[in-house]
Amino acid sequence: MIDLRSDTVTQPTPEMRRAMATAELGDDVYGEDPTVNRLQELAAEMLGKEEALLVTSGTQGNQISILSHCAPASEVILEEGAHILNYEAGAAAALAGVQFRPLAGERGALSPADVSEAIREDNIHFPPTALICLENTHNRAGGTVIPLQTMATIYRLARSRSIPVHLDGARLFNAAVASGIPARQYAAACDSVQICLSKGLAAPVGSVIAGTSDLIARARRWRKILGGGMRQAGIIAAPGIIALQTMVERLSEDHANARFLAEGLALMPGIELNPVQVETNIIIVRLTAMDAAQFSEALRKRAILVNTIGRDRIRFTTHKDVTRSHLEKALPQINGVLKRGEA
Ligand code: TLP
Repeated sequence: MIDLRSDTVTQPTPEMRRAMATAELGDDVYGEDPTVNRLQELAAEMLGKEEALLVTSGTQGNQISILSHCAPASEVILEEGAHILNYEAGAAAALAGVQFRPLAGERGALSPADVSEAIREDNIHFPPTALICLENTHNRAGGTVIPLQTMATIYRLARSRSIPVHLDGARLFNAAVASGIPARQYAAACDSVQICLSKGLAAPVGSVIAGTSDLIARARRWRKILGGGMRQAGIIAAPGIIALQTMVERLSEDHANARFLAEGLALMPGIELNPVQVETNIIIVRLTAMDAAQFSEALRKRAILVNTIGRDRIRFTTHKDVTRSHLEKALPQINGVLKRGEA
């Protein structure tokens, strides 16, 4: 199988498995797991924040952040394609009791002017604006890097109106590697950031939230409320440390592979894609002559897995477990499916 569905499918490295087996452990609800503490210190340092907190998943990290920033019946401004809005199963409505104010972005980037316009005035009829969420890289926009300048402008604006900013940085290190701008500079343009260890960085489980000590104290309490207080969690943190220390720079290989795949796909009949817009490890194409579900089923029969993200849209994701030679094999197969238009 050549699995291009997501970078979440990556397997831990042998070094990660060894680290799991030998990790020094303690009870993390008492704050006594030395491996968890090391991971949190490392993440806080890399992200330039006071403190960090290990959580079970990206979804939990985003939801805990929303809970830590927002009161019920308040409003969260975000881009209409945001993961928090589209792929977190309605969690923010059920848990934090907030409502969303989605804005159309430009390839995932919110316009600061639109954000400014969307911030609510103080009026008894209006839900108060409690949070602005950004996402970098932006998944549904095709792994786009949101420019630091855009983030910084929104952050300045948010501060002037006393509204916190949360960054869904599930793939923040992809943005950092692609742009050459350190992750901590992006993280400086938000109050809380969530990064995933379990995507391109290939750890088996986990995400980290980083922010001020005060924010992390609130987040720790919400994590407990949600049942995310884990005990000997060093088993999970140990591969997370290896992910942060050794797996960041190699993301550039995934980006080069994505560009290679995109250039091949762009030449095929029935595919609409501008390969120059592929900045990181995610490629989203529009099919012009075939139904997306049919296309992905035909590829599955040829041992290639992709994600269907709409009637005519397909997502391909590169990661450490797909090599250039896998892609060289996959391209003619994909071309064959498109040419025959068969299921
Ligand atoms: N995204 C997954 C699916 O949920 C769509 C994927 O395969 O890309 N933020 C962003 C931007 C994400 O892409 C994801 C995962 C998350 C948050 C949630 O992370 P997990 O899956 O750990 O809850």
